[in-house]
Amino acid sequence: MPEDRFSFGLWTVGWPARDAFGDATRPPLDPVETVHRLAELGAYGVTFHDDDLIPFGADEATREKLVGRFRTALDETGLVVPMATTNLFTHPVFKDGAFTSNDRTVRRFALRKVMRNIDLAAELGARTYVMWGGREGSESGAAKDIVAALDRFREAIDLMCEYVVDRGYDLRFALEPKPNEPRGDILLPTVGHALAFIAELARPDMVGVNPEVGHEEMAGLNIVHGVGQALWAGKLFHIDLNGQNGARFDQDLVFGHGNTRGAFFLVDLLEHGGYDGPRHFDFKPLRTEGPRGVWDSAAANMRTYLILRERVRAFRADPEVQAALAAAQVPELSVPTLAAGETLADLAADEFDPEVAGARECNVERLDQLALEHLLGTR
Ligand code: GLT
Ligand code: MN
Ligand code: MN
Repeated sequence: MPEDRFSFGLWTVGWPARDAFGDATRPPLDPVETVHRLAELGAYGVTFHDDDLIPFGADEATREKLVGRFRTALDETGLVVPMATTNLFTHPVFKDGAFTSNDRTVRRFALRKVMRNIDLAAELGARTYVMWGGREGSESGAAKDIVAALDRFREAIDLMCEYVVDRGYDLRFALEPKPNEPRGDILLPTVGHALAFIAELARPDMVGVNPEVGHEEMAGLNIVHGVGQALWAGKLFHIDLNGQNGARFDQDLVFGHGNTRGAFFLVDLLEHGGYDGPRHFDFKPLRTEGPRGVWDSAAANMRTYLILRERVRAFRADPEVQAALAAAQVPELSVPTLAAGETLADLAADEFDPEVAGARECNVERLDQLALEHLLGTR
């Protein structure tokens, strides 16, 4: 239902399934059809790259026509555009990066391309603008000066923040980390790198992150820890939900169709950790599928999220789980280590037997099994 705030990128269901080894297996999808289908399935939002809507290099008249049709479809269905982004990776001009290309004229072109699409994003009511630097990186340690590249990356984000402020748009940026693919190594490879980068910006308040489940897992990291730290820092501006099986190429599976346990704990965090933004699916329908499989997979993302939401609610409400949480001392972690008014001298005077504490049982196994049983629907 629209109140669940599910959104999809045009490039997800619209992926014609061309990969590094094979041709497209599906015909292109008209964005207008996507808007209608998503609305019928109960989504509330659609997102896009400039080039998903308006082919690269299209003339003004074509641009007007395509944007007009898209806007009509939005009006007809009530679908909103919560987020937009720029394609800075497909055209050969970006083969050595966009904001961090060694070629200064390419960097300037990339900034113009972003400014133009920010105008469209604002016009369509988007509140978040994603920056995924897929081509910002290198294969050769010799061919990229990483410190200079980070200077240019910062310069670009600072300039785009200035642009948004000058224009008076109500828009924030969300940086999307990814460790590799399409570049051998990508700058800002993880949520942690992105958070540290944001602290160096001129307007850090305007910039957060858009973690993608599969991207953290490609790096062998725990997505719940990455998203948790982003939430803790007030920087979870958006999220890309999908599925991934461990450290390998970017699979972009349906949400939950990879690491399902991770998906369960992620939904628990999103539902109980104070995130109120869109639940955005960034997945690719399998290359084996035709139009039926495309819409089956779109529905599957939402259905899986809802199932997991129901399961985590049941998990939290189960009295046995509450007892197991207490037995594992989980609530105690929320108690500050020093009491109000206590001094470091009080702390120094504490009596404590590490042998007794070292011999305690943490009772994690029972709790973890209860979580799994809730996930499996057996409780
Ligand atoms: C591309 C990438 C995604 C990003 C998109 C935003 S484009 O499909 O694989 O993870 O979210 O640019
Ligand atoms: Mn991905
Ligand atoms: Mn993504």
